[in-house]
Amino acid sequence: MTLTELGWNETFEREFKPFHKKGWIPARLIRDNKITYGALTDGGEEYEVIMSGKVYHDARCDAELPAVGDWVALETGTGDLDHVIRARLNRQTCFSRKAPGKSTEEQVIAANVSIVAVVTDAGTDFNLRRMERFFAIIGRSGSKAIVLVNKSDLYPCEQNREAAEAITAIAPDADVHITSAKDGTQLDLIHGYLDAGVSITFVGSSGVGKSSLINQLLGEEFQWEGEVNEVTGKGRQTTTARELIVLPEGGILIDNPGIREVQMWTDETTLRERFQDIEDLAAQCKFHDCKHGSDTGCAIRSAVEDGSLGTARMEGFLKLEEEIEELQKRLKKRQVNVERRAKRDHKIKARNLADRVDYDREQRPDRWVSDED
Ligand SMILES: Nc1nc2c(ncn2[C@@H]2O[C@H](COP(=O)(O)OP(=O)(O)OP(=O)(O)O)[C@@H](O)[C@H]2O)c(=O)[nH]1
Ligand SMILES: [Mg+2]
Ligand SMILES: [Zn+2]
Repeated sequence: MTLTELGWNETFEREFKPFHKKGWIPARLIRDNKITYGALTDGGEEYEVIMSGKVYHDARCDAELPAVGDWVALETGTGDLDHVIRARLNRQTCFSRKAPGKSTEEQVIAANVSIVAVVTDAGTDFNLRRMERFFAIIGRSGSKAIVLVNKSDLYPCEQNREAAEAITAIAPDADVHITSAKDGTQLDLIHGYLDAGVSITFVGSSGVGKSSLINQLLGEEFQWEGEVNEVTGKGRQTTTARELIVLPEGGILIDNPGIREVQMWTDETTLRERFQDIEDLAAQCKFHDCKHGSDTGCAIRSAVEDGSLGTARMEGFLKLEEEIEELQKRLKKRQVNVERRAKRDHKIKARNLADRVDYDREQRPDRWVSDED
């Protein structure tokens, strides 16, 4: 396995020059084990690595810490010495979740990926508003969005097609494909995106089939068991850690745990950015308080009429304020929960402390007697 097959390019090479001189080697992070990382180097050798104190301290927030997909400068240790990440190269794309508020809440899902594949289905998982949020954050990442309407074997053709069309209507730039990890429908098409060194990360709700798709793409010979947990009852394997997998015939796939709360991944600015073109149109409406309904001289409606703006996108735009309000409500609720939890933790701590004081008092009555004097 060459560095190019791992996603290395000239820009990284240029940035790496000073590190070559120090005897460090390029490595790509493929797994985040909380304290250590898995890393792949030229030739496909895998190392378990730790980050240096400098890399840790230089990071101003969590988002600047090394993440899966990052390229790093690695000092390999011999004997008992650890393999150490000495530097992280600049990210060429960065797909991250960002909750409003403290910058520490930004978390990198995958670094240096060309494509983010959002996996959903035409049934219970289907949700256009959630898709909208995904497109908003992918738009900011520098990666291309594709959507896989998976589990097509479970739903009538018509339903799959309608789901795909509805998604295309809100994201004309995204490629939308109807797939089935079960019978392999359209998986060749995904191979089409995968040149050597191209990385795709898979995101979407738990259970939509991200890991199954990756296993299908890997082919029968190379079944891969990511880090999984047995879900009680259904016996389903749910992914618990991000992991980067290099395909034998070229291309890189990154699996992710299912996403519970994509609404928390974004903020008002990101949501608005997605509709900037429509906001610009709105500025051209005849009346500044235009409701974009039946008002005369509405620039948005005339754009829909002349076909330059899709109906579904306009509807998304009209729901935007509602969406933002909902986002803010949720954030407030979470804030309250966080505060409540902090208070509760504080109480527990206080109680534990009190218990210990009582204990101390029983054990060492003399000290307490003298304290009370
Ligand atoms: N019928 C059908 N079942 C599928 C398909 N893809 C996945 N499944 C099944 O759906 C279940 C969940 O699939 P996974 O691949 O584990 O889903 P995941 O998105 O990786 O889930 P998390 O790791 O929890 O995020 C498994 O029982 C799969 O066998 C499909 O295309 N058709
Ligand atoms: Mg999985
Ligand atoms: Zn208008």
